[in-house]
Order: sequence, then C-alpha cells, then structure tokens
Amino acid sequence: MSSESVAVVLSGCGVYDGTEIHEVAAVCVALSKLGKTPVFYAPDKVQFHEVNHVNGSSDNETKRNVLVESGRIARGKVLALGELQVTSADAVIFPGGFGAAKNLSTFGVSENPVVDQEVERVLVEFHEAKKPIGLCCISPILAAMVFGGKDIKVKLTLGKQGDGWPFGGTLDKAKEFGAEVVEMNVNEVCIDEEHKIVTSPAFMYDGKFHEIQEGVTQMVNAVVDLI
Ligand SMILES: *[C@@H]1O[C@H](CO)[C@@H](O)[C@H](O)[C@H]1NC(C)=O
Ligand SMILES: *[C@@H]1O[C@H](CO)[C@@H](O)[C@H](O)[C@H]1NC(C)=O
Ligand SMILES: CC(=O)N[C@H]1CO[C@H](CO)[C@@H](O)[C@@H]1O
Repeated sequence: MSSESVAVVLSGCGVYDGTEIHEVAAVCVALSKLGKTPVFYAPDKVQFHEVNHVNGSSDNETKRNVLVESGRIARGKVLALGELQVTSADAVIFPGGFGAAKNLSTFGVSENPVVDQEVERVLVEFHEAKKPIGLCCISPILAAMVFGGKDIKVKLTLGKQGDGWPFGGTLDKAKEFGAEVVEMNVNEVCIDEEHKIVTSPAFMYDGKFHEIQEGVTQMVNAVVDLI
C-alpha cells in the first residue's frame, strides 16, 4: 500500500447509528487535497442497531453489518479493521457519528462502556509508532477511554459546554477517563504534540455545514503536518 495512505475508520453509515457522513466527506476532501489517499476500514460485525433517521425510531432486529454499511461511504472499497496494520498507513483518522459510541465503543449505550478490541489495538499501535491520530466529534472519547485506561494522559477536545453544545456532558466523562479536556470552538483544533493526537469538535456543536467542514479540514491538516 502507498506510503501516502491515511487510514479512515468508519462505524457504519449515518449519524445516529454509524459514521457522520458530512464529517467523513470533509476528511476525504482534505486528505486528497493534500495528496493523501484515504483507505477505509470498519469492524466486520453486526451494528448495535439501525436508526430511522427521519423519525428516530430504532430497530435492533435488522442486524445490519458495520463493514457493509460503511461500504456506502467508501464507494465499496472498505477493509475489515482487523486488516489495518500500522505499517500500511501514515496516520489514522476517526470521523464522528454515534457509531463511534455504539459500534466502535459502547460509550453511548452502556453504563460500563468498553472499546472495540480492534479499535483499541489500532489506537495503541499508531500511538506506539508515533504516527498521528485524528479524531473529531464524539470520537475523541475513544482516545480518552483507551489511553486513560493505560494511565497515558492525552489532551483532547470534545467542544464545549453550554448553549449550542448538546453533548456537553461528554467532556466530564472524558475527564473521568483520565484525559486532559480542552474546551474549544467548532473552528478550532486541539493538538497534543507529545502524543500526536489531533481533535476537533465538529458536530458536537450544533453548527452549520461549512463550519463543520472547516473544523474537520483543520484537523486533517494538523494530522498531516505531524506525519
Ligand atoms: C418511523 O418510521 C417507520 C417507517 O415508516 C415506522 O415503522 C415507525 O413506526 C416510525 N416510528 C415512529 C416513532 O413514528
Ligand atoms: C432490542 O431493544 C429492545 C429495547 O431496548 C430490547 O428490549 C430488546 O431486548 C432488544 N432486542 C435484542 C435482540 O437485543
Ligand atoms: C464495542 C462494541 O462492540 N459495541 C457494540 C457494537 O455493536 C454490537 C452489535 O453487534 C454490540 O454488541 C457491541 O456491544
């Protein structure tokens, strides 16, 4: 695989049960503008549930597969997360969407949340190899959980608390997991130089499409700078 590859980890297709589509689209555009090739990965497993994005009702009987759903975003080219080797990409990026809290971890659906084992492996291996990790929206909670569990204090943002920030409680959770949480606006990016972890709030903010795109683009630019 090309050394210009950046792995992009998906969690399904659609904000309420998978990857947030506008965020991943912004990631792909920013990467290709910088001459990088996004290579998509997703866990090959049944997704937590399927949400009707029009009326919000959920169905846990449909048993959609996270990898298959992610193929919609990847235009068919998506590999099982188990195949992602740290040597095959310069960096790894996790866009947001509830899939990160339902399929990549159980943060959004369990009192005692866990991170998917392959997700944990990937985060640990890229960190150990000193390759940059980019996360946006809710996905930084994955880094808070994994590195907090190893007593590694990473610095990250999940946006802010207050008006316009519907998921502000997440900041407290990330602190409980052991992360240093920095409050930031949608157009800002948090760079943990020591651990090469780059985060941006994206749709943690109830923002406009271009605001999300600009924040995610800055996140990707900072990730590529750290390669
Ligand atoms: C949402 O729409 C689906 C499909 O039309 C329907 O089966 C379901 O009952 C609806 N749920 C609610 C809460 O309206
Ligand atoms: C589906 O979700 C409902 C409501 O949360 C729950 O009662 C039921 O046990 C779930 N079924 C499966 C197969 O997980
Ligand atoms: C981390 C994890 O595995 N989360 C959930 C993803 O979806 C499946 C359903 O297949 C759940 O069982 C997992 O708990």
